[in-house]
Amino acid sequence: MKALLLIDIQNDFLPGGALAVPEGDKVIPVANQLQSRFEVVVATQDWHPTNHKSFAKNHSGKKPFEKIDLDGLEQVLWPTHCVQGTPGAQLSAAINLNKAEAIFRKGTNPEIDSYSGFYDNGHRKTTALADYLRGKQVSQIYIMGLAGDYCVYYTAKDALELEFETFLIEDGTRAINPDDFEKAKADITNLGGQIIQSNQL
Ligand code: VGL
Ligand code: ZN
Repeated sequence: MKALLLIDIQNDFLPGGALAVPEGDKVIPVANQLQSRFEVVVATQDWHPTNHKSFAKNHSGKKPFEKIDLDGLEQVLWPTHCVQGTPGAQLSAAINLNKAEAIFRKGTNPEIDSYSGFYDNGHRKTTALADYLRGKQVSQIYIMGLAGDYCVYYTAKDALELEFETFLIEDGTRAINPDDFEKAKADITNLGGQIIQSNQL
């Protein structure tokens, strides 16, 4: 079985949002067109409490995009985004989620960030997404959404480590930093993943 994973297509990552990804809205028509081809569709949702330690405002004297050490992990400090229950945290009203049976939330523990849909950044806790997909006999995972250099990248890396056949849909993805996305794609290819375009599906 094939699953489509729609990563963090949330208002705060779209133009006008708190952590807007350039051209983030371009992924929406791709998400809408592809869903009918998949047996399983799952979305992820970045879902932070207001005291989350990935927010620059929770570290005195720090500014967004500075890096710190957080419990032994490098952490980029972000503008406040995807706060639980706020409009910015909502999945875009423009994506059709009729086929999405489940939404996996992540980043809920204030002490650690969580880019991947599968685990937090320290691989300390799982979201149970892998168990969910295996329970549905999924062996191939197609990943797209926001942002290509963070949550899409780390989700794809974990999918490969978990031994799913992994495809990153490039035209369904936009990045915060295009250079980092180039590195991310090379890394995914080296790890055995495939970079594809939506028209190859
Ligand atoms: C993301 C930075 C912080 C993402 C989430 O969805 O790529 N990036 N939180
Ligand atoms: Zn976040």
